[in-house]
Amino acid sequence: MGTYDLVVKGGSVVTPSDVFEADIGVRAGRIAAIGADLRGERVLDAQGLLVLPGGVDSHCHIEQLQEGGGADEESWTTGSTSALAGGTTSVITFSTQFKGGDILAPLAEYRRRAAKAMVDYGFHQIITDASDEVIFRQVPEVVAAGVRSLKVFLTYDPLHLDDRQFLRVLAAARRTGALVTVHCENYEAIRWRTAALLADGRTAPKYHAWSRPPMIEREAAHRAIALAEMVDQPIQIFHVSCPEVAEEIARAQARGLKVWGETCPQYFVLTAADMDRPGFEGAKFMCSPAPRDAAASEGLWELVRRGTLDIVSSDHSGWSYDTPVGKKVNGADANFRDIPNGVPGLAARLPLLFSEGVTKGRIDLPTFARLTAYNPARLFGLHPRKGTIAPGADADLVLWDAKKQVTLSNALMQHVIDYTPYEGMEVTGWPVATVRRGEIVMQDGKVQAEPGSGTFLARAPYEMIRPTGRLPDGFDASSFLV
Ligand code: DUC
Ligand code: ZN
Ligand code: ZN
Repeated sequence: MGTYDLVVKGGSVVTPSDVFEADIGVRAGRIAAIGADLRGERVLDAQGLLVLPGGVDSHCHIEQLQEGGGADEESWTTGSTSALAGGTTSVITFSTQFKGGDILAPLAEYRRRAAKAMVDYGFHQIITDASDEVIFRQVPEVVAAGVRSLKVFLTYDPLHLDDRQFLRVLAAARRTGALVTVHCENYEAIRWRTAALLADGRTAPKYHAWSRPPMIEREAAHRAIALAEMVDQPIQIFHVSCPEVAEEIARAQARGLKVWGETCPQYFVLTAADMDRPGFEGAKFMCSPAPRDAAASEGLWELVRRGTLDIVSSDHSGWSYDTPVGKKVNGADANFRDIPNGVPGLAARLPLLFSEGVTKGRIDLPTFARLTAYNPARLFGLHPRKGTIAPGADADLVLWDAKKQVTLSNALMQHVIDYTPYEGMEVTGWPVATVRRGEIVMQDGKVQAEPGSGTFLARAPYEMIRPTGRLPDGFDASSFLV
């Protein structure tokens, strides 16, 4: 057996299916052994701690380019620091297309920027303009380069696709072997309701939730599923905010469709009432879909336990509050339509889910490992390298103190954003060390990793997202370049 580079000693190892006491031996960045009495050049004491798979955050926005120039405030350096502080070792972020633009040059720019990453990373390719050039020529190139998921928005100016464009993306994904992830909200319904709210002088942040009630998310999810079923293309519905949307997914799954659902911590712990805080404060909690109410949150837990929603990602999308470039970019009294959407949550994801889920008895430890690491790794083609604790996998681990009580604060998030929507929340359970490919990159909150030490995760074809082969009338419309 010999000596390992690193041994994580005496912890309770949490895998997607089990919890057991063992040492973990690491060699050349990978898990080489799981057993008893392992010896290492370096030993990390995990007595009394859980050893979890390093978090895989399959939906977060880091250094995303903005249409008018510039990029998100959260850079690869600060975003990686925040991720590692919170126990996340791999992320999938986005490469954007702007309407009328191509996707090759932006992807090259995203890859250039991500060269500073300290976490391992991949990209989803956002399609906002399903032109012939992009759909027929560039998508195959991007997918072949390892960007094996496409993201579409069914709402948002200027990102949204109409149904025909969405169908063209689904067909392109089917031809090239990619997954399609979908932001589901009804574009026209939001525009219409927003116009009415503004006409009535209802401009405060809380009206963000009124502009996009649950049924418009449910409608878009239903439509996305129906169109994906017609094309026979696997999809994942992003950031499900309430049970009625998850029920659409459950019905699709019961019919044997390859439809998956993701939710995020904000939908468990924030509600629409948070957007009704005094003055402009409500802007801090604005994201889309909007947080709902306590009953919706409790309902989501049930859908998680049933396995309908099998991934919890952060949808980290940080906009600072007290600066002219973030939430107040259009003024400190901007109407809700003109306030950027999104909440930061890279570092808070695991502690919130652990505390609300495991500590409060809503889910067990293996379920936590599946929601935060194993399932995202599988769905996005990173398994078996990422998302689990098994011989041969990358040694991405989090040592976790299940009893530690922490009051969340912005400083603990270690992101660039000047606030956290979770300020003052009490959690029980906290990451005390993060190991990324065998390197100890965080200990007691101190992140130490070399910029550029993260690696690009090119994703090869994989079985899970292969179409079912069931087509209406047996006719494969996606084989025609229309
Ligand atoms: N909603 C998204 O779809 N993306 C980022 C932020 C948000 O609120
Ligand atoms: Zn979205
Ligand atoms: Zn997002």
